[in-house]
Amino acid sequence: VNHVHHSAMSPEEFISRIMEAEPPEIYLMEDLKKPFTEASMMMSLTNLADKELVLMISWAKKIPGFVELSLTDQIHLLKCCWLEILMLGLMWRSVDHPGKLIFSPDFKLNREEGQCVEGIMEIFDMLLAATSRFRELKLQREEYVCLKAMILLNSNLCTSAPQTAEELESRNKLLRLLDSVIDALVWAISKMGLSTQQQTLRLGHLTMLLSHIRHVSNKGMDHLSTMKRKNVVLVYDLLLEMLDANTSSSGSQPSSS
Ligand code: AOE
Repeated sequence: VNHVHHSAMSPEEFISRIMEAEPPEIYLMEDLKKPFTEASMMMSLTNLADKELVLMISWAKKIPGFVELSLTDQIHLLKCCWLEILMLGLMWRSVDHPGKLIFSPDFKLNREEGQCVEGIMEIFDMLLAATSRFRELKLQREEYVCLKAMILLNSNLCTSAPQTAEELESRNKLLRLLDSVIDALVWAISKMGLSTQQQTLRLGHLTMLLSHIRHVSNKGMDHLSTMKRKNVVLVYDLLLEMLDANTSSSGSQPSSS
């Protein structure tokens, strides 16, 4: 009953489904009081991320097959990759604006503005460098949505060891889903009119960029926890509540990690 859904889907249909799942543009809708202070910039970034994370949960649920995974896997995947997903989205929005990070249409920063937050310029530079790489490659929207789904589905592949029959089934579904996303990316690349050799190289270059994104995300996490220790970032009760409401509604409790 379970395996019929996405395995029957063509790469074309899969891509159109994940294109439709794309979250809308988010506006920060704040009076950005320039010049920024460390606190005000971190506050704006956190407010934006809060809104994006709520939409990210709806986005994930619209990826064909995602909600058929065990709830534990769904939660674990999102927990592992949320910052990578935010970062790839940021790179996509910024790809046509060299030297700028387009956090939202009403919240754009250049690297110099990172000066007011300790340690943030280093992260900005890594984000800008990866964005330049996507610009060089002329990343297509179809490729972008595939890469984002790949990040989500690949994020805990090497950290979960299935124990129960249910966990094993969910993992098998996850592997088939990853196959579908890879097929979709290969199909998207094949639409570009490149030689077979160039298509293979492009697939390699695009997927290798994912390891950079994981690296920047890990650096960003370190930076965020340093900020938290300094009490610059508050833990947002509302976000936690919403995540909690979303994850406990289907009954079974996730294992804490
Ligand atoms: C990148 C892209 C983007 O769209 C927004 C932001 C805002 C903040 C930025 C980050 C980014 C890039 C890296 C930065 C970071 C601030 C410092 C760091 C510049 O160097 C991120 C703000 C993050 C706020 C944290 C919110 C709490 C998240 C909890 C998530 C969680 O625990 N779960 C379970 C995730 C659930 C996923 C749906």
